[in-house]
Amino acid sequence: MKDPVRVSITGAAGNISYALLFRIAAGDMLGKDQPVALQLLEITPAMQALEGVVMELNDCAFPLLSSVNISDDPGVAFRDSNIAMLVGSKPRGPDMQRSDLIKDNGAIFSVQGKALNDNANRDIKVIVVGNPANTNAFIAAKNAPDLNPANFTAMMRLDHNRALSQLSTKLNLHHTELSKMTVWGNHSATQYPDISNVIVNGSAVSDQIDQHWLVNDFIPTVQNRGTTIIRARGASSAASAASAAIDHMRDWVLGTPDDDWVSMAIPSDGSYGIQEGLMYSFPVTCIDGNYQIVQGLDISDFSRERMIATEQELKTEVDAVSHLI
Ligand code: NAX
Repeated sequence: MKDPVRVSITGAAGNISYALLFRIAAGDMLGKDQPVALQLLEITPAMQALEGVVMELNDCAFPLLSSVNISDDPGVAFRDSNIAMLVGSKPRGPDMQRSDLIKDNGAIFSVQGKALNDNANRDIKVIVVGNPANTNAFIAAKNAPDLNPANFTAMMRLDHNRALSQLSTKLNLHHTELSKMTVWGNHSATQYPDISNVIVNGSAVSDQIDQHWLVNDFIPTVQNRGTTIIRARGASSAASAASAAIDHMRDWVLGTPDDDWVSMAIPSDGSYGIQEGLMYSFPVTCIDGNYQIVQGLDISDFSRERMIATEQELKTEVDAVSHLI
């Protein structure tokens, strides 16, 4: 039996985590031969609820779950951690502006970045789910100067999966027949879901799609899917967000499929003219636990305009959190 991988999860008593922990413990993220040790973080008032979640985890008798530890101290929850999934933060309320969210949640990620810096395994892989995810990941990375900034990422996989779902529905195909979807930029309504490189059965999908549907239906539907779900469900996406977080980390650790790529927000290296350091979503391939930006894609004027708009929003968010860096 392999040694357990230490997986730290914050906001462990929340909605997304309730859909996440059990799948990780069942082997959906790291494989059916990889034991996991869960290190769960919550704020003090939620510790009792977390104890209930732990009872349920134990009651599942998962063969791969080697241990579960809980704490309200990030230093304890991140100790020797190999993987950190930063979910815990406030979801946006009905009357909240994005700027309020950045102010409230940004502070959480400076504390957690420091705690990761001081306690985590040097090879830790971090995914930020809590919103505003890209800028929170940026803050965490900046507060962890002893860790490689490339180890910090933010989740765009839900947006990527939503784009695949919308496009396959339109084409009356199964989404597994599509490859090379890209979502560029920020996890927000400025993100740019880009079908320019999508392949179906060996040919480019863009030839089969009319521009009117692309501009007036596909792009805004994907951009605003989170809000549509909140309206319908009365609560923000949870199971789909958990599933996307598992997809993100599984592919990062175990590799992306041949002839395909995924969307991940990572520190920009300046590729495609995006400002270096911004936590921006790019098309990436993963191999041996490392990701690489897909290079050499043609960028049309239509795409460039949208890639710049979402870059601009990220620059504004970064300016708003300069005191946390
Ligand atoms: P919940 O309110 O159900 O759970 C959040 C949990 O985080 C709570 O249990 C809370 O006690 C805990 N928490 C708060 N501050 C903490 C801290 N400093 N340390 C540890 N735990 C802390 O929200 P949930 O529905 O689980 O959503 C969590 C976050 O994911 C929100 O910010 C939400 O906006 C974001 N989302 C991100 C998505 C993405 O694609 N990146 C999509 C889904 C979701 O909207």
